[in-house]
Amino acid sequence: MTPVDPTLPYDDQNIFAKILRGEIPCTKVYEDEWAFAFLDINPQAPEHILVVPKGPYVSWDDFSLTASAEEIAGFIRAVGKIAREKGLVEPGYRAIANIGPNSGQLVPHLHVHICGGRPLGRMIP
Ligand code: IU
Repeated sequence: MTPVDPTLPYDDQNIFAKILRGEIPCTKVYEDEWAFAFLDINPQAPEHILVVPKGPYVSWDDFSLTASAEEIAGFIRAVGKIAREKGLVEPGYRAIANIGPNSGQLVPHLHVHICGGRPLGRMIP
């Protein structure tokens, strides 16, 4: 897959859009009005969950700048709820979103990775 150009318009044929519409199977772990979450197929930690907003956003860039306050709040709250429900808050977890080519973002639908279940090391020294 080629890295995502976050300036391109949203492509509703991307794989996470298909997962959201139920056209491609996934292991779902959470769903509410604003967010949908499923297990990453190539987990990098014992717990590796992807959380996607229900709306059509390429990355954190367009989401943070164009989504409504309600969508943003609902989505961020869902990430927190999932982490709590999975028991990750203590001893801790990481929530990250890759944005654009320098980050290695591959799928052009915003997703927050929740990783936990082992010490993850410091990312920012
Ligand atoms: P990235 O932030 O866009 O680089 O992350 C994409 C993630 O999506 C990566 O961790 C993949 O393992 C994961 N993934 C998936 O869970 N299911 C898929 O069908 C595809 C990618 I394609």
